Amino acid sequence: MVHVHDFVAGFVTVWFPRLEVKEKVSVTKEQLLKIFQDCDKNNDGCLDKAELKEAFRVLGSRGPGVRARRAIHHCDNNLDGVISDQEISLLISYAL
Ligand SMILES: [Ca+2]
Ligand SMILES: [Ca+2]
Repeated sequence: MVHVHDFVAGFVTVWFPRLEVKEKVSVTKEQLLKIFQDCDKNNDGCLDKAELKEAFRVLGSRGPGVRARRAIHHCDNNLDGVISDQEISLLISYAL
């Protein structure tokens, strides 16, 4: 039997994010990973700022340049200016 409280909590967690969909990216981690990999145009395994900007543009961001800069600021742990394979999981959490 489903407790009323559990039902309400489920309702809030399931439905509230959907109301925010206009401002949020509504893709899965797998889709995001594929988009980021597709945007690695020079296939060096890293996403530089231009490639990230393209990725955010693909994702429908209204300010892809700003988002790319912020994403690098948040996710570039070794400060080499690009998002590497190791940092891409951070990038995905950031972008979601
Ligand atoms: Ca690249
Ligand atoms: Ca880096």
